[in-house]
Amino acid sequence: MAIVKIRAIDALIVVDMQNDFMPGGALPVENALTIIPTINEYLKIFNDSAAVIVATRDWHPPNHISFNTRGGPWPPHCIQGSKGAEFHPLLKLPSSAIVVSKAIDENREAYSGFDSTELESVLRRRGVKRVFVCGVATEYCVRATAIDAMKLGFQTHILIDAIKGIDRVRSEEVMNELLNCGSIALEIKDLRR
Ligand code: VGL
Ligand code: ZN
Repeated sequence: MAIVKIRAIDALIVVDMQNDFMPGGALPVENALTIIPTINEYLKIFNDSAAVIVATRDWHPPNHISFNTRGGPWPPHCIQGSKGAEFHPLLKLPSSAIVVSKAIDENREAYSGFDSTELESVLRRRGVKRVFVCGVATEYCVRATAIDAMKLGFQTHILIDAIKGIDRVRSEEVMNELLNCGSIALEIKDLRR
């Protein structure tokens, strides 16, 4: 059992908790609503510790290359400025949260929150050494964000009670992959309040 104390040089990265990824949205992740209360608990702990809080959002132009209207794998989702692209209303993001928009180039897919964004420089500027990743979808944007965080040298933790995937079996494989790459799995009970 791990015991972790969150400090000011830690960062919580909440990945893509947007309406379109929730039930009823354009690209729903089954049961994604169930992780919102837990994410809110993490938000409170990190906020109380003056840690860095980042919320990434998928922020596509209307003709994004990943949309099936352009031969991509996904239905149109998270279109810039749309209701579907907004964070879910039950997510309690503090005013200090830094919003990072990704996959904004219409001709390029980007699953990672670090891909062509300011995320790395934001974390470096704040002296962040450890990141804690939660959100959706485990096999896509959570995975890519965690892998990039590890490549960039951040000690990377996956908050396993606050992630959801599209496919359960594939999500399980990805968790094994992330652990094999050196990330650490944690849940809320592992954090010292
Ligand atoms: C995502 C599919 C398409 C994600 C984004 O946030 O995991 N998945 N765009
Ligand atoms: Zn997308």
